[in-house]
Amino acid sequence: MTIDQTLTSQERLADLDLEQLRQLVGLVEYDAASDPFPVTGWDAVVWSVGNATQAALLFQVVFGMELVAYSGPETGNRDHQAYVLRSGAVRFVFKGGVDPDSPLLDHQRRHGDGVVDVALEVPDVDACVKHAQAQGATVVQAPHDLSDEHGTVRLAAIATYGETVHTLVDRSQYDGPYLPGYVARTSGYVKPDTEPKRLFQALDHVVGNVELGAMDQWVDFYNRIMGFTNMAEFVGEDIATEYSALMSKVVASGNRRVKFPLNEPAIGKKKSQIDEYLEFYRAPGVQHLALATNDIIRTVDSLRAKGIEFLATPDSYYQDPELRARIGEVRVPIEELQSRGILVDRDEDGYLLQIFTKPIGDRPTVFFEFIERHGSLGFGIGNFKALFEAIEREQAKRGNF
Ligand code: TYF
Ligand code: FE
Repeated sequence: MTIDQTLTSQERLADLDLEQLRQLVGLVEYDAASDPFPVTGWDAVVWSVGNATQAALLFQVVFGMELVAYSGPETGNRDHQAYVLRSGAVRFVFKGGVDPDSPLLDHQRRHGDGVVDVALEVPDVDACVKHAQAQGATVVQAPHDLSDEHGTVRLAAIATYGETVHTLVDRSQYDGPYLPGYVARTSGYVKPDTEPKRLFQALDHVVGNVELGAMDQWVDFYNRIMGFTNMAEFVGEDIATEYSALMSKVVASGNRRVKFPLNEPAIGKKKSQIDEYLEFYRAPGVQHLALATNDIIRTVDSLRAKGIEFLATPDSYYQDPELRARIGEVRVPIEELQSRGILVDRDEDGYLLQIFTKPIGDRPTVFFEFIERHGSLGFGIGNFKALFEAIEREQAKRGNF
């Protein structure tokens, strides 16, 4: 078994190498030959938003991303505008309806801002779809080619939870800025010299919220249809039900580049944070995206100075002698973490630093996590209590409990 050597096209563009990726998101030894559904890594996260023009500005000016491509009326797309932004290996596409009859606006009306597509780069679209179909997947788009002067992309899409899809993309024969139909586009925004080059370099994991009782079905979907395997932090019954009622299990692609925790609500003393999500998103969907940074302190300082709000962590978290003993030495004095509300977790492989934003749109649905890994391949299970208590304080302010 060897470490998977294949970088996604976006990872290559970002000049990331395997060593950097190992540090950022963790890589494992992997034998692609025996994988029924080989996945190279993340391709893009596609969002439906109420105002893509403004989202594109927000993600440049506040989140430090770079505008790279565009599709809209000027390029012959009369239905919607789409802005493609990147930060390191992360690619976000923001779509907003232009034609009042655009299906995107129906989606927007029902779900609010959210993720419609977690697209994955794969070496062989047809082989993946063939396997998925044989296992009973809903194929939303059969394999097909899209071409322009930059070459040809092969694409297909399969349905996952709620209205979310996974587009499968082979861009090995393509060197355009995103997809045929898009043109390269930059913006006049000049980042101040005081700003870090990037606030995040890679996508670590994307979490799905599914309905009560459905988590194991979706674990089974990723196991059977996409050949994903269950990760160690696959905790099922015992997680956090004392505090906030939910269960969570994690599945990952063979090379562990793509990790999908799946949450379902559980019956508890209060309304589960997952129920609040489902009520406001009106469907299962993406709950949070974890963005990997190599300097969480700088990332948090930059974002906070621009008005991004994070969940508060009480001082008692840092004063807890049990936590102090468990986490031991980390790369900065604990006061540096405490003043920013950054959480720490440690397991047998190392530690991680993490922090969570408040919901980023108008509805209490999708939010971001920033994560700095130092060996740990986990998700911060030691922080679930503190995190869920913080989420519940916000839930209570909104009156949803
Ligand atoms: O991705 C994770 O598992 C962690 C913890 O509703 C988490 O970031 C789990 C459930 C949840 C919020 C965060
Ligand atoms: Fe997470």
